[in-house]
Amino acid sequence: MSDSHVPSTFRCGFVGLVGRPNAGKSTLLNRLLGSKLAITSAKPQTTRNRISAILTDEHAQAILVDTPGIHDAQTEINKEMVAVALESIPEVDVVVIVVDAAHAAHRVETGRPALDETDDRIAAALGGPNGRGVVLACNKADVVPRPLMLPVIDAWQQQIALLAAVPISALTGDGVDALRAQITKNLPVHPPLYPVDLLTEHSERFFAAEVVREKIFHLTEEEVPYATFVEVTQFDEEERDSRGLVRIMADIVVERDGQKRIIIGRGGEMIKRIGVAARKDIEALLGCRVHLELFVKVEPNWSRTRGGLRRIGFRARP
Ligand SMILES: Nc1nc2c(ncn2[C@@H]2O[C@H](COP(=O)(O)OP(=O)(O)OP(=O)(O)O)[C@@H](O)[C@H]2O)c(=O)[nH]1
Ligand SMILES: [Mg+2]
Repeated sequence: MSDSHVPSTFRCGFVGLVGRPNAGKSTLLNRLLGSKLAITSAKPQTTRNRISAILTDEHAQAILVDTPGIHDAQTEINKEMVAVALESIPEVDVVVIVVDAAHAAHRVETGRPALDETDDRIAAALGGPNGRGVVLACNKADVVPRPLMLPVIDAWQQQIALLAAVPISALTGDGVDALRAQITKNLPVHPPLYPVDLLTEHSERFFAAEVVREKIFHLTEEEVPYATFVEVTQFDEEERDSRGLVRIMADIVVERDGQKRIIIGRGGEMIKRIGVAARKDIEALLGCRVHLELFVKVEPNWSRTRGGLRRIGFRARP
């Protein structure tokens, strides 16, 4: 479809992917899009900001908005993340609640209610049983026996107003087409808001920083990934056309000397692993060769200061 031939039945709108940490929201965004944009990890609270990606076909344009996981936040940074997720709910046309059905099924199997307090809180944020209709994506169906999926769907059905419930696996792609059909069906009739070939509005520079952060989530443990942010200080495209090369410099900022030592590793071994893994992914993202230089810096308590939080993209609040 070209921009000039839009059918009158075309649908377009914003789609929020919300849910608890680790439910698979970012994995689902990447699966729907068919390419990896959002970073993912087995650790909770990987996503810190809204990440949007634009999914267009001949019938519809869905602007997918990935959000941080909703949880009982204790720290400043986590409260910001939850606020970002909650604020996105009234702003989108369709809410997709992504649930970790494996987590819920495990609760059922061990004789507990399928939903816990965090789930109840999410249900309340969605307006409860009389609230707006949402699409339920019961994720991780690849590891949940079918008979256990029903009580999970049932439990959600009692807590929120459902437009549809779709078992999916964001990992294998099973059920994702059916979910996409439900999303499209619930979008308003509207011409596309973005050019039909645009995948995202975020810069390559932003994704480069996110990829480095992802590798730190994959390769380090405990508090280290949570005490880290990544800032690209140079994104030099001078040789992109002539030599197919982009030169990137980035600071990995941590809160304490001990964390810096962990990121650097013995004899610089860890920073090297982070750099090699990140470079490969950034090259795939940019479609050209990348020269990546990483520096580790300490900024005590950056995650507890307004200035620090603003630098990682949270807006100023009173
Ligand atoms: N088995 C299985 N694992 C999945 C599936 N979808 C996601 N995962 C895994 O679940 C973990 C969390 O995935 P993410 O996509 O990062 O989860 P998220 O909801 O974005 O998490 P936050 O950003 O922390 O809120 C990763 O290890 C994924 O590989 C799935 O369908 N099946
Ligand atoms: Mg995520």
